[in-house]
Amino acid sequence: MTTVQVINPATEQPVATFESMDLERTDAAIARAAAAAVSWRDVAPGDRARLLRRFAAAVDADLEQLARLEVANSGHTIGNARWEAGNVRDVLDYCAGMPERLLGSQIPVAGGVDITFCEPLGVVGVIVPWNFPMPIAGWGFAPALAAGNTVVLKPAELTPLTAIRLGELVLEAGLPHDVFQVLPGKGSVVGQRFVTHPAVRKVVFTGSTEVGREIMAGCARQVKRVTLELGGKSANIVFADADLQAAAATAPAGVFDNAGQDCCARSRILVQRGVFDTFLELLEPAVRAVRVGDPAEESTEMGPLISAEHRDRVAGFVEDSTTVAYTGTNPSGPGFWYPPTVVLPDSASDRVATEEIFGPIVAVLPFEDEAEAIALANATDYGLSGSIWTRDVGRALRVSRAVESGNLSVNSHASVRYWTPFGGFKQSGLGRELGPDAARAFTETKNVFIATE
Ligand code: TAP
Repeated sequence: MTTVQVINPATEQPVATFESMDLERTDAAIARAAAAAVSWRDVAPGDRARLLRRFAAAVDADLEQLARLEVANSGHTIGNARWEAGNVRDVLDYCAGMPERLLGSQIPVAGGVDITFCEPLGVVGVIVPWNFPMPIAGWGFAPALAAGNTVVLKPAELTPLTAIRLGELVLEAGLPHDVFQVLPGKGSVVGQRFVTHPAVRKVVFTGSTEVGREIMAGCARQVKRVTLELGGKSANIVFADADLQAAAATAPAGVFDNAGQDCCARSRILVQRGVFDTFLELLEPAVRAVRVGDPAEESTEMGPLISAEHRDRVAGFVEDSTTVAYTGTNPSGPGFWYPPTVVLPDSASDRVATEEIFGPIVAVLPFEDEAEAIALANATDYGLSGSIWTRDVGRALRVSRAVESGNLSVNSHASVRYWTPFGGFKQSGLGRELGPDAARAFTETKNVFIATE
């Protein structure tokens, strides 16, 4: 094991150290998880539910500490971090209603009875990125545990602290040892082992499309089940008949929340040509008003980027030839800051309009009519989310059906609710998380025929 230092991205100061797992310890943890799976699957559904509710209560009691830890480790604003810890609690509470509701079917057959069962898979490996360490962990582990699986979870190397704390809270809540283990370490060591270890029966991966493709290819060797939540380049489509004031006022939050480090960021704003200039004028004060600064301050709306390396990558998207319409502000001094930035690409094929930047840069592009808006929105390999601003209900529904994305919002940018399904079309992912069927993604359907003659 090696000791790794965690850095506060707002101050560049060390926050904590942690022990990074090597292969031997990873294998030992997976073996313990496999052993624990034998008894966890037999815990009565009502008892499993009760234990998950106790886990939710432990998270709730620790909410402020978890949130403060995320502010220090990830630079998330304190308001966001509280929401994120609350989301883990809510997902656990919601999934606690699932063990007793994993219903099978009884199917009419001749000569007997045919019934189906939802069987747990065994050990589930959850691999989490650095941009939303708490919610993304919860979306994987809560339904997996509810369905009777044990979980090994690998947080991102940059942001392991809240996951490590959740690994303590699960024991305080009284769940049996080894049912949920947190294994901090490198993706190439711990994450890869989830892919190659035969006892891990499913991998839930959230991260870049590039790594997701490798994970899927690796899992194919064992025909291992996989859920992928990958990148995005989502469109915010503003039609001329929309409430332009509301569309402009909310567009910054739709892309700059979490400093744009959000797979659902509406990083392309497509505006109907007749209102393009008006929209840009309305957007400017909203962008300049974004409060960027110390994420621990209650009033801060945007914090720093996660690392110096990532800040440099983001900055690389604004080249000398790029037309910058306007920018917001950011603090000087230590911290990995980048201001909210609005760019006007020369064409829809410019890098800023096609690649996932994962930072606070938004590209604004014009379109002529509904058909062109849909074509532009779909001119990407991604398909995660998007927004449609219009007062015409028929158009809202037509465009929602035509855009190749998993999560669309009309006159809103909200894409995530723990009780509705979430996931991507095309290269934004495979499978769905959250929603009423969340636990089913962690089961196999077994069909049993019982002869009565
Ligand atoms: P990645 O570099 O892909 O890393 C994600 C996780 O995978 C990290 O824990 C990483 O470990 C691990 N990993 C890296 N290489 C691996 C390998 N070869 N085998 C197994 N695991 C490996 O992504 P990122 O930069 O952290 O996250 C940003 C990306 O995630 C963006 O593209 C974003 O859109 C996407 N994202 C998608 C969603 C949804 S729900 N669709 C949500 C959030 C983020 P290390 O920490 O050691 O690198």
